[in-house]
Amino acid sequence: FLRLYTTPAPTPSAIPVLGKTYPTDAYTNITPAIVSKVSRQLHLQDGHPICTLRALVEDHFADFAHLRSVSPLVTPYQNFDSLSFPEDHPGRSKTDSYYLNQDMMLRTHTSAHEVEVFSEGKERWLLTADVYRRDEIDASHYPVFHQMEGAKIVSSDEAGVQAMEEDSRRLEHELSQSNIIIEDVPHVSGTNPAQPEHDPRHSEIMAKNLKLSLNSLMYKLFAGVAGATKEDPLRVRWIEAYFPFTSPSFEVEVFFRGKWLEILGCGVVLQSTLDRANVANEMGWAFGLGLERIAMILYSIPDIRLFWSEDPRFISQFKAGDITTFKPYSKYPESYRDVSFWKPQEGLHENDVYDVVRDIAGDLVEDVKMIDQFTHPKTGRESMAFRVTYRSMDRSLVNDEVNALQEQVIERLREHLRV
Ligand code: FA5
Ligand code: MG
Repeated sequence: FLRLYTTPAPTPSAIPVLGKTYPTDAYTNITPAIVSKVSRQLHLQDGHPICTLRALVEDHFADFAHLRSVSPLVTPYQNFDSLSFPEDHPGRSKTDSYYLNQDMMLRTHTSAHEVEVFSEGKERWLLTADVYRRDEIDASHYPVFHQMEGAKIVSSDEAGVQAMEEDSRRLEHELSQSNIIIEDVPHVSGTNPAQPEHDPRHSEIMAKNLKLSLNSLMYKLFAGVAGATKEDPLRVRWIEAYFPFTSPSFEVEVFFRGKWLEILGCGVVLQSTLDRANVANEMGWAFGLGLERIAMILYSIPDIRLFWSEDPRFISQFKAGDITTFKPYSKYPESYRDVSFWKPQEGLHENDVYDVVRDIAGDLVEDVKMIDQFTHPKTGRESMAFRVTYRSMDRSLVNDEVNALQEQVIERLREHLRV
């Protein structure tokens, strides 16, 4: 009894992922719920919205190489160091990323493959893949989602730069015919500078071509969808951003049903990335699209969990290549349970609580929110309270079942997190 409540459950000494076995260590935090997602490959399932969207973007960038089957297991070097992330970047921590052990992790973004793809000599490429992040749980956040990396580089001499400019003229002409309103920011500015290695004029030309390429993609994807009709133009907003591996950097938001939605990050590729890939004499741009965010808009899919549903009422609604409006099947009732506890002495990260719930309840959990925090004024002890909302996409849950899930959550909070 004492042991149960005072020691964390032992981690197995090795875990199998994608047919290989990995030794565990103090870094290991991948859960069975996550391992079960690694083989799903939604972007390759014919008819799945993520697959159709991938194909649409590939059509748009027809003369790019299209990569689709790159393993999600990467080293921290690939995911962070190869992209010049600082040593103390929070993304590296166990609370934000899934580690098999200290030498192997699940990629948190498709940028993890930039150096390897550039070093294969590819100058124009798209790479679609599943990515993994320890994050909050709600209708638009899921610990697994899909990104599409796109990149284009040219030789950094006059010939390469002129080729970019020529392509930009073509895109400008195409966009001048479209019903789109673009809120722009400068290509390069004091707060979003060109890299010291770059001729600022060249950097401007790269950033401009990046913006035109993406504006053209947004128009292709969203024109005709509600909020982007003849009378009601598509609105795209460019925002200055920061990424450790691009400068200047931007994010793009699209206005849809009364809200601005962030759908991608991008920028001029850091020269050190290209140096590592042995293409030091080239320069260019890269972007990372969030495919679920875009698909939720295009198909009117209200909850990100639905992409993982194996219910025929979901998948049978879609046909490969077509964008159609999703008709929600009846929404079953929710049922919530609260749990509060004193924080253990060694501390506790919210993401650990989310993973416990996700691992036990799987897709039966709709939402987990921290609803209260309290510090005892005299003893300084801290408590936290969470509300777990359970709901099935496919059927009504009964109270006994929800109680049993919540019991297990509490049990696991005690055993694993020592609350
Ligand atoms: C990145 O991941 C950068 N690698 C993007 C990039 C690539 C920048 C190349 C520069 C050059 P960010 O963390 O913002 O950036 O994620 C990119 C997109 O993924 C977001 O705009 C969003 O659409 C989507 N996204 C991020 N987190 C989630 C999540 N938890 N669930 C669903 N989609 C998400
Ligand atoms: Mg972002």
